[in-house]
Amino acid sequence: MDKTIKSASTSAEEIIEWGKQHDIETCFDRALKMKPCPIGESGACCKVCHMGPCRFTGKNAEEEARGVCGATLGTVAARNMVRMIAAGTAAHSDHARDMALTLLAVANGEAKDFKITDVKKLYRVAGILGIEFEGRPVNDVARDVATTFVEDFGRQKGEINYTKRAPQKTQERWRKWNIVPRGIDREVVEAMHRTNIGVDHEPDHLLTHGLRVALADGWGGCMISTDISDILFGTPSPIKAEASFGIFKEDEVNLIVHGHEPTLAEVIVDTVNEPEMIEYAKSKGAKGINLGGMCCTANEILMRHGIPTAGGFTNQELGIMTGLIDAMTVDVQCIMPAIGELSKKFHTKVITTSEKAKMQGAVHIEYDEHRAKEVAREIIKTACDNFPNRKAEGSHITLKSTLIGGFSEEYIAYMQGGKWRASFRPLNDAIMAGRIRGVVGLAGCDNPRVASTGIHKYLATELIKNDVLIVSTGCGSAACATAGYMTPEMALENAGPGLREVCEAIGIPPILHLGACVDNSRILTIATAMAAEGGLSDEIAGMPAVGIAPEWMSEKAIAIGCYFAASGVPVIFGGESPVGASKEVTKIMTEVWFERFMGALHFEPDPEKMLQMCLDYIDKARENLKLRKYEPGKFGAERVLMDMAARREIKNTAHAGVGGINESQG
Ligand code: SF4
Ligand code: MSK
Repeated sequence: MDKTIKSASTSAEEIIEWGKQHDIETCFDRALKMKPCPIGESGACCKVCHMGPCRFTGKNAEEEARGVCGATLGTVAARNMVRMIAAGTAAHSDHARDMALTLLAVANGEAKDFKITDVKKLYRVAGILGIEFEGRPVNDVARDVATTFVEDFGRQKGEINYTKRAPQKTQERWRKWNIVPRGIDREVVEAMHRTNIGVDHEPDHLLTHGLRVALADGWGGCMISTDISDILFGTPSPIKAEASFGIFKEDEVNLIVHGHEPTLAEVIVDTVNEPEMIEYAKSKGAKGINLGGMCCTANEILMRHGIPTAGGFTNQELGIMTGLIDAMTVDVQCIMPAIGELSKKFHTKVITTSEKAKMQGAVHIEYDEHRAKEVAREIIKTACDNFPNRKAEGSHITLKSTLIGGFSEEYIAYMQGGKWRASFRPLNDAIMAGRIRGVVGLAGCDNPRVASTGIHKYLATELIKNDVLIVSTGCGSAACATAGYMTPEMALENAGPGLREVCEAIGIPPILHLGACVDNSRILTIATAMAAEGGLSDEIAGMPAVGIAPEWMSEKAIAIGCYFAASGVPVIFGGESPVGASKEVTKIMTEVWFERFMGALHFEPDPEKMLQMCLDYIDKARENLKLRKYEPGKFGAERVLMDMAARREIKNTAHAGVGGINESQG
């Protein structure tokens, strides 16, 4: 991996170079200037009370050093880890709470600009929650679903609802180790309590609660958020879109939505093509309005409408530096405060929209679900008003790639058998026969501390070459999409022979775009469906599956990694371990968690070692399941996969939004 470059994307490098010539600093420059503190970096610093901060340094810190209160390095590192999990869980889950409250408002007729788009998904969710739906008005069912989800946040005792979606054996492991979350908020609050000075000091005990918090994230906040987004805006099915900086248009108003919550972005999608808005843009000298996305908001509207994405986390400053963005809305999470200041050097208006988040250098137009279209129109007009202020300067880039996104659990089941025979049988069979060696969730952020997006690309190419099917979310998806890796052609050119055959038969890319960070929950339900299908493991643990977040930076990624580990998936993160100073904590997260849950959380900075570790886990799982030994190009017998034409022949496949690849509307 070339460490001399700042980004593995040539377009990004071009903009960074342009910035250097114009004396404009970005996260890539700041990452070089701001060296990580070596003590904090490895989890060896405690600042939970004002007798400290206590720093655990030196060769024998693990055995000998004590904080002023007497805390050991193990206690401190475990506390640091648990606080990261709690923060990540809080972020996803607060997003989910807003989604639940929006669903409730829609059901009560208080949010007129939204509707229940996917009634079938609403009924599916109601069925899982044990809510009667047949013969009842849709809004009544939606109200009960929303209320049940809201209760999951404040529940004090018992279990959150969605843990019962997991395979029985997975649930049994959780109950045995007492990590089933009671209420989402309760687990986060308890984590903050336990990690306060003078409470929980035993590293294993602390980290066990960390897993309970993480499960509240994966099987709580994330899953609730995914399902409500599907109910309100539609369950994704494959759709064509475009990615990278070339999506900006020279002659149109460029409005970019950045952040995480899909609600306002969806209303902007609905509103942006209203004749009144187009006329308004034209009155300002533009030919039209070009809507694009960034980070996870981009993933949300790309999957459902084919709206193009400008890329992931490290592209946000670079996007502004093209000089082509007239307005960028930002809500919550992964928004660099640097863009407020940076936008002043260009004409771009950064618009904060969440009541929770403001930023210097931005204007604030607050989103309110009760008057969503009104807010959306104000934002669109603000972007149009700014179009005449566009200056010639900026690093204009024309390069863009095509991608296919929008693979939900529901669509993946459908694509393997049509509406009436939807199943995971062909995928399980392909894994059993060795055609597909295993499945990897390639997710998480892109990071300016490495050649940004480069480790994603390296692992994506190597894994598919090794017949590993990739499911991807968040900025991992953006990294692969902007590189042009998310097309069926990628399989023809780069996949191993077995994976290539499967992709050709079904007509899918070897990297399936599953959505935003919260949509990692789709990987949990896919793994659950694979366990239920039979022939592999009868629980999530033991599957030939691994999670990788090679360039992670956010606490949300840590929460995600831990909920996969607790669910039985070995997880490999890139970079140095944030708790690497403590051998005790490292051992718990790898060996002890593996013994209990068959999941683990590793940190490995070397991409080649990450790849090897991943393939070893997959091969070991195959061996334990007594599956055919993986050999490239040699497969066992399996059922014939249905191709697209065969599926179309099945009667009644005119399933709303699920019938093949849709053309982009973006
Ligand atoms: Fe130091 Fe203990 Fe206070 Fe942490 S809690 S800062 S280890 S005295
Ligand atoms: S946006 S958490 S940088 S994936 Fe969901 Fe991307 Fe990581 Fe944020």
